[in-house]
Parts: sequence; C-alpha cells; structure tokens
Amino acid sequence: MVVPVVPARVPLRQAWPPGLVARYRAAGYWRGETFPGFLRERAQQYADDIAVVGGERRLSYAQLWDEAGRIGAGLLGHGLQPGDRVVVQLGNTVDFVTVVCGLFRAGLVPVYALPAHRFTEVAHVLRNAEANAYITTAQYEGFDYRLLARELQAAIPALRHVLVVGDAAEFTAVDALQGDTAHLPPDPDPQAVAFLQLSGGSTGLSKLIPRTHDDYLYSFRASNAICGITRDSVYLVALPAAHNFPMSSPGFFGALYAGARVVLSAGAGPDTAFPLIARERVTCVGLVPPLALLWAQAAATTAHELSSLQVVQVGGAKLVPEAARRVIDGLGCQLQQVFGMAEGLVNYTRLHDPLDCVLGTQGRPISPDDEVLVVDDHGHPVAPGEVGHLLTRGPYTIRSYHNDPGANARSFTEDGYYRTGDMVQQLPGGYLVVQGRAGDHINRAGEKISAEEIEDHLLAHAGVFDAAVVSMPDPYLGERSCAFVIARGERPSAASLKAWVRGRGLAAFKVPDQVVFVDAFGTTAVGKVSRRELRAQLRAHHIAQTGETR
Ligand code: J2J
Repeated sequence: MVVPVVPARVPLRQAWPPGLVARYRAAGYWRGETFPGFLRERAQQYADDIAVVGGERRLSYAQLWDEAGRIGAGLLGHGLQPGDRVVVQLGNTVDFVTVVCGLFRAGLVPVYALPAHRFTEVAHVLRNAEANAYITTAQYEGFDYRLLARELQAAIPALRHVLVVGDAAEFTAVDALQGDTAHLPPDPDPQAVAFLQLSGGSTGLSKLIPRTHDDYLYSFRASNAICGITRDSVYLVALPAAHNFPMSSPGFFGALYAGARVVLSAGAGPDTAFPLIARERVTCVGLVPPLALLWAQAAATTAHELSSLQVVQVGGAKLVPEAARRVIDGLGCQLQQVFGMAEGLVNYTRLHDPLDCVLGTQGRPISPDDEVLVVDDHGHPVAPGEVGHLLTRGPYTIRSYHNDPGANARSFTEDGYYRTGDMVQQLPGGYLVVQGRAGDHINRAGEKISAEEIEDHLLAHAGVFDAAVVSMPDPYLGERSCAFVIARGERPSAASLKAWVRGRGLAAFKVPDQVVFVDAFGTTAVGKVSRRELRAQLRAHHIAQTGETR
C-alpha cells in the first residue's frame, strides 16, 4: 500500500482565553452551531423555499444542501482530505455559494480570493495557507481563470488539485464531481477554524484571518437582528461575494441563516443590479460609498421598480454626512452605516437611530461584549470624545493571524486587543466616528491597497530609484492611489510604470491611479524620516501645490 506523504502544515487555530470562552458561551453568543449544521437545519425546515438566485439559476434550500453534498463528496472522492485548505476564486454566481457550502460539508477549509486577484496575490494565498487545491471559474468578467490556473500549477508544486466551474479544459470540472455523501465527515467542532478570510492589510501582502464556526455564526446571527433580516428578506450580493461585508454583515450567510433569499448580482452597477432588485423584490443590500452615490443618482431616472428596498447598508470606507444624505434622498429608503473589518468587530447604526446619528456616525458594535479602547500613540486611553487609535477584542474578533508571528506582534496587544489601524472618536452610547487611519493603506472605494506592497513592485523597475505610494482624496473613489517616483536614469513614462505594476500579476485596482515624478523626497525634514512621515509629507505637499481637495 502506498501511503501518501502529507507534509506537516501549520495548524489552523484561533483561541480565546478559557475564561472568555466560558463567558461567550454562557452569554449565548457561541451556541455550538456550525456551517454544515445550520445549512442542514434550513434544508429540513425550509426545503422548498428559494435559497439562492444567480443568473437564471434558482436553488431551494434542499437543492443547495444536495448540491453542497455532491460537491463536498466529489472533492473527497477526488483525493482531498478533511482539513485541506482550498483557495476559492469565484465570481458572484450561485456556484460561489454551492462550492463554499460543499467545502464546509466536506470539512475542507475555504480560503477566499477576490476575482480581481491575479497570479501574485493568489500564489501568495495558496502558499501561505498551504493549500493543495484551487477552485475557480472558466471565465468571469472577461478574464479566463484557466490561464491563471496554469501559471499557478506550474509555479506551485503543492497545488495538486485544480477544479473549474464551467468549461474546465484540462482541469477537473466542478460540475462533473460525484461522490458518496455517506463518506462526508460528521459536523466539525464549533470552535474549529471554518475558513480563512483575507485581510485588507496595510503592510505587504494580505494576511490570513482564521475565523471559527462559533465566532462567525455569532457575528451574522446577531447582525440579522440588527439589520432586520428575517425569512421574508431578500438580500442582494452586489459587492464581490468574497468580501467580508457582503458575506457576513449580515451578508449572504446571515440571509441563509435566517432562511431568507440570496440574490447574486454579477455586476455592482445600477444597470445590472436595478433589474434584479425589481425582479426579485430585494429588501437589503450592502454597498461601498461610491456605489451608493451612483445608485442614488441613477435611481432618479430609472424605469425599474426599487420600492422593495428597505435597508441600504453602506460601509467599507467612510461615508461623509452630505453623501449619506444624498443616499437617503436618492434611494428613499433606510440607510445603515456599517464600519467593519474581516478581523472581526462590526459596527452598525441601528434602524431606529435618529437621523443625525445615521448621517454622522459609523455605528456602534454588534455585541455588548465587544470591548473598544480608544488610545493615544503611547497606548493610553484618550479623554472621552477625543480622537485616538481603535483597539478591540470580543467574541468574534480574532486574537491572531494565521502563520505570521511578525504581523501578530504588531497587530495585537499583549492582552489580546486587535490594533485596527483606524483612528476614531467614540461618542456617548459607544457610537464611533471614523476619523482616518494610522496605517499606510489606500482605501480605494472599499478595496484596501498596501502602500508598501505597491512600492516594492515599483522598486523592482530598473527605471525607478525610489517610490512612495500615498492616498489622495478623490471625489468619486473616496481615495485614489498616487505613486511619487524618483526616476533612475531616463524617466520611464507613467503609462509604462502602470503597465509594469499590472504585469507583476496584481489585481487591477492596485495599479496606481496617478504617477507623479519628483526629483527628491523629504527635503524638509532633517535626519531620518520614516516612510509614514514621508508619505504624509508628499501627500500634503502635493495637495497644497495642486489645490486638490475632496
Ligand atoms: C470608514 N472606514 C471603514 C466605514 C470599513 C462590514 C463592513 C466593512 C468591512 C470591511 C467588513 C468603514 N468607514 N464605514 O469586513 O464586515 C475600513 C477601516 C477598516 C477596514 C476593514 C464588514 N468600514 N472601513 O471593509 O477588512 O479602515 O472590511 O479597518 O475589507 O475598512 O476592511 P475590510
């Protein structure tokens, strides 16, 4: 008998101190529920109700359960083993839900990549998660993911299984998977890591966020109550489904937990989403600020009936009060601000909050046991109402990233608080107003871009002596990326530098929106200037010179 040699992997774990585990259970946050457990229950309770709609496909709760079983059993039959990590890169189609639920049923661990990610990002995630499988789609938004799969397979020997939704070419077709569901494992330990989510990350490449069944289910179950999601709701996934916001705040998982209907929209623009809202009588949707403004504008002239919309949630980046007012006026429904993070903590304005609170704050935490500290640069609590760094811990906020001691040392305090990197002001009642951030990332319409990551790619160009990437205020995106570049020798063109970054196998949203050539950096400061100060100086100087503001 040949025994396959399985290399030892860094175990997946996420642990809270025992006293808190007991407390979170006693308080009813952690109920011992799991993904396969709740999906089975809904399939029994609401067998014939429609669970998921995408394109022309509609699956009932019973069909979703069966499809997940077919895929899960098929994957195990194909050679995957419970505990294996599987990078999933799928668009907003029904397959996203069936594949992920299939992985849960098989005890496999999804690792979520965004459709926009390209070789560099997906390879990093595959390696860092020690995944042996990759599930993608033949085509989505004009890109052929089989080309990417080929490159990944050639570069990463540990990638043993590539599965493709749609025309699989030489790879294994997800649609053809078959297996005996009797071989599916029993339900997992509710405290086990269910999946790895990606961090928005301010330094370098994405970190992996291990979330447990217990903690994640709590976050979306509690979100349902706050967001008014019931069995009668229809939740539209307009943002990429792999994002934590449309996944869990309350997201499609919250909707499935409630026995509601999930509708997946392949595009986020009004042209695609409005007809779906009208057809499916959508009641709730999560958007980033630029999209919400676009929708509000388009709603004025649309022929589509949007009256079913009850709650429009806006989050991922700051929604300023004037914009919030435009969203309410334009869409004529309840606005809910959402300030969350894939690491855990999610804040919502409540549906019955007074208007000034909905317009002017980013909400308050989900849980009475979310601990929030606002501290100064030395870690001391600031006076009430002062701006400071947001630290948090609680029943659904991680205590560590996967396999990254350096990031863990930087991102968590000794007593387990997560350093969010956000600067906030805490108002009476626990409401938070986001005032900016300490970290150096660009929040481009909700997509987080690490300045350092893009600088590294620019520095690899022979014509670049030095580069600093900063955020610039942008009237549409909120922030756009601007690369300040000191050329080496003959100055390359801005277009060629952008093409260079794209050619490094990066998501298109990471390509600098603007390139500004300068002769030198940081001439104002004496001595050593940190990269952070340098970026801040360049930003301020450029804004002063060009007169650019929001
Ligand atoms: C200002 N900044 C915000 C907001 C997030 C729900 C909603 C959003 C996310 C998300 C999420 C903001 N105003 N309303 O996971 O479950 C910035 C902060 C934060 C970072 C997290 C969810 N809402 N942000 O955006 O992991 O800087 O999660 O720390 O992608 O987005 O980004 P991410």
